[in-house]
Amino acid sequence: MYGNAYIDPNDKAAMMTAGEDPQKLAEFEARIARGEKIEPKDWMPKEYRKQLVRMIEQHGHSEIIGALPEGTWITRAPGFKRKLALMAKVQDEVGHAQLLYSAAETLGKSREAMINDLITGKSKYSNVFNYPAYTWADACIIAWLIDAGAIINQVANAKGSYGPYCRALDRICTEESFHLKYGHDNVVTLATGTPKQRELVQAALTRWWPPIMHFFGPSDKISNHTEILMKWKVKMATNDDMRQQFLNMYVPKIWDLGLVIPDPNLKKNDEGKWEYTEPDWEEFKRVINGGGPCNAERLAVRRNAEERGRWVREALNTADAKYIVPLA
Ligand code: FAQ
Repeated sequence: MYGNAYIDPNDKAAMMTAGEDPQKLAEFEARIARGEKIEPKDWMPKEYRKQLVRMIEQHGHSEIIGALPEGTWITRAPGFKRKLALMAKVQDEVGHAQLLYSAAETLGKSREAMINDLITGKSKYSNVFNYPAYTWADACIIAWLIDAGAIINQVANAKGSYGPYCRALDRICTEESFHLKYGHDNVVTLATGTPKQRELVQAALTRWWPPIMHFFGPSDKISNHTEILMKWKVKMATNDDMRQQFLNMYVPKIWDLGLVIPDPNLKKNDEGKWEYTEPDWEEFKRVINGGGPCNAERLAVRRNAEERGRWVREALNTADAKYIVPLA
């Protein structure tokens, strides 16, 4: 520790940077305040590096695992065009994971270590992908409303402080905006279709609403990391602000389609803020810590892919003759 200065244990930011060189820390924070990007070889506090690895890695895992509930619908999507579009979307999501893992690698954690932490259950990934996609309408709600939530989060964070993450997010957001249009088109088709189609999409919305409300993270009152991440411009909006933005943009669109949001307390108050039933944060905690309906299945699929693909990675990484098939 530098000097003997007293650190108030209630000052979370000060506690997290205890031991850092105060001058370097001040210069780093001044750069962030000026809106400069921090690049991989620049000096950064240990906590900044640790927080970024945690967040980017979790984001990368979410893209990979997020491909699974929709991926199972590729062969069953109605019609050739929708099959093609869904295949392209799923491929994009996996590509996003590649971009994000590359960004996280610039901070010193290897891809192997990240994948290992995912398949052993050490790392988290987004709560929403631990729920089943029972019907085609579930896949449509994911593509519209989960992608909508992801865009709100990513457009904000793309203006953040860490260069490689922001550049990855810029590219991801461009692709996500196509996903959003694809998802919206699918939901409109169902909501304006036959009574059976309306019933399917209403049931899917009812199932997905609670996980979507959880998606933006715990309320600001109980969020652990928001304060330091906002200070260092890694997060550019609080969890509650993002939730409000989502409600503002999408509740009117959902209501326009005649769909019912399963929250009797949802309304905009006189100050223009959305009021809603407090999400069940105990359920959220259970799901992100491995106790959701599909956590075990999702990780088993990922582990299987990892094991079955090992020989390909080894073949690419080695000049070992046993993998080289002579041309006839
Ligand atoms: N799910 O202190 P906070 C997508 C954890 S991409 C699981 O508020 P923070 C694309 C958090 O890690 C979706 N865990 O955390 C797609 C922490 O746990 P820890 C992913 C969550 O970091 C679409 C604890 O709770 N997007 O969908 C969640 O300040 C369709 C306390 O929370 C990103 O990852 C959650 N929802 O804020 C793909 C964006 N929320 O580590 C396929 C980048 C919180 O202390 C199909 N991440 N936790 O044990 C972020 O912006 C932030 O990390 C938040 C959470 C906003 C998610």
